[in-house]
Amino acid sequence: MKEKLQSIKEDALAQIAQADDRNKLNEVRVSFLGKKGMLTAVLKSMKEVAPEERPAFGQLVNETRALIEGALEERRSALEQAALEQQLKDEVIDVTLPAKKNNVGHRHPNTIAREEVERIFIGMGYEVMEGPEIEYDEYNFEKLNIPANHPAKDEQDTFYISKDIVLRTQTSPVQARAMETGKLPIRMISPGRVFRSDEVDATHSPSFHQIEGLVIDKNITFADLKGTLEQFAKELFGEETKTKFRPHHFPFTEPSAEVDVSCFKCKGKGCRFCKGSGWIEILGCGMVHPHVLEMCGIDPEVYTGFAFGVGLERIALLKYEIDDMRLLYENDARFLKQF
Ligand code: 2NL
Repeated sequence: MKEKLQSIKEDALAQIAQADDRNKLNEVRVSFLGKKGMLTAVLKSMKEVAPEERPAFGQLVNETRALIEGALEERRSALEQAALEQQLKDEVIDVTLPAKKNNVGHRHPNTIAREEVERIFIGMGYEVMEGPEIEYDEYNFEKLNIPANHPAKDEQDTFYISKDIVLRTQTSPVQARAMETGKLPIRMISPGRVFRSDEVDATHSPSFHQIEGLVIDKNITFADLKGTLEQFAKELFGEETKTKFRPHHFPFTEPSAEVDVSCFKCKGKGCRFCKGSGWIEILGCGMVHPHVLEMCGIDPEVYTGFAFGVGLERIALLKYEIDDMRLLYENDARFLKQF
């Protein structure tokens, strides 16, 4: 019996040493220590042992059992450790590998310029409002005092969706809609995309952007218009910027003016940038025509107002000294990153 126990012990230890995963190790445990296991069988055959030897033999069985259990546990933890090491090896991260290049985009010069203009007017208490790019002829032209026979309405300049619906040629319809709500006073700017049937060249595109502004209140005068746009020009182009208001004509304003700013490159002395004149044209403006106020439901005897329109691309090209508008639409990141 003792020899049997000895051989069970040796077999068990050998099999434990050979078991190379948890399942095999468990099979070894069952075959030796399980209910029908070899060691259990030895215990069951105790009756064959002489009664006086039974306690010593029992103890030997228990010692063998403890020895096998200890070996099983040791092997289990060794296997676990090896598995962990293998996993660490398999999942090793090479921290010396160069990182994947993260291509971050860049704000478009138009966007930078628009946000700058918005910041300036928000600072003066204006609201930023948007509206549809597809508009009724009525809002794009009629309510702005642009009569049916006006050259701007010509099919050469305007994209017509139908007889009454156009792609807006300016963002004024957003302001006409604001006036119609009857909520006064109004201090707003309306930035947005506009469309004109133009050939693409260095200064034209069939789709471009505009920011219009509108102020309506009691006692608004041309002096308010001048002060506002002078302040705007200084904030946009620098404190030393001078402004010049030249009489002009727009159907929707009376009187109307075009505004030039002193050239921020040569400070007015005259250079290639301002074509030698010292001045750069930046926007159109005027006092809102009484007829426009009336058509938008505002009593021109009680309220007056001023309006202006600037081309966003024009501002972006000037500010960032870009000489061809087409560069703004190619969206080449190498170009856009410069601003
Ligand atoms: C320009 C000129 C201008 C306006 C836009 C306007 C809007 C309403 C009423 C009256 Cl709702 N006027 N807008 C006024 C004067 C000039 O734009 O050259 N833009 C690039």
